[in-house]
Amino acid sequence: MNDRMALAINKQINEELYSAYLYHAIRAYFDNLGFDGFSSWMDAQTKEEVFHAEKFFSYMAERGGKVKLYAIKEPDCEWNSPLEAFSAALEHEKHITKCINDLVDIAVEEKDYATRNLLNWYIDEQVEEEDNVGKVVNKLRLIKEDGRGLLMLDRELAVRTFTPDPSTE
Ligand code: OFO
Repeated sequence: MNDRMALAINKQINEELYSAYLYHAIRAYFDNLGFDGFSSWMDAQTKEEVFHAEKFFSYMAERGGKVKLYAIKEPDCEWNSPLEAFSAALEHEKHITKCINDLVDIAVEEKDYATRNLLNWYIDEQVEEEDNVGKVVNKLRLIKEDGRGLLMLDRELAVRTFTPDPSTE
């Protein structure tokens, strides 16, 4: 792997770990509000982000790339409502989609076809990520501040767990 591609993947490992950090912060926000289901959903999301980082991490080892871990920036930790917190998550996922697309551009420019191939998994994953968060945002928009609706959605989101698909490791 050439230096440009390795640098770009190292930056993406940092983005993925920041994603985990952000979702951990949102989880803490929901813990403080007493929404166990929203909290558990964010916990699953945090684990998924660590998996995204580790998938790049293992790939670097396979390709002889040198991993460099950069400092993770501090995420926000206050939101004014569940809708605001999930909207922040959606905006973040859109940012990650752009990061993955930029990585694809670099892989193509550098003729790094193995990395280009790996990135297909992340492209598909981002479709799912934006869809998952977007659906919750839409429901929260409908619910607005209705307490009963929030409690029902909290219960619905409690069932989510994260189990990595062994075929993708
Ligand atoms: Fe949420 O997809 Fe990775 O960062």
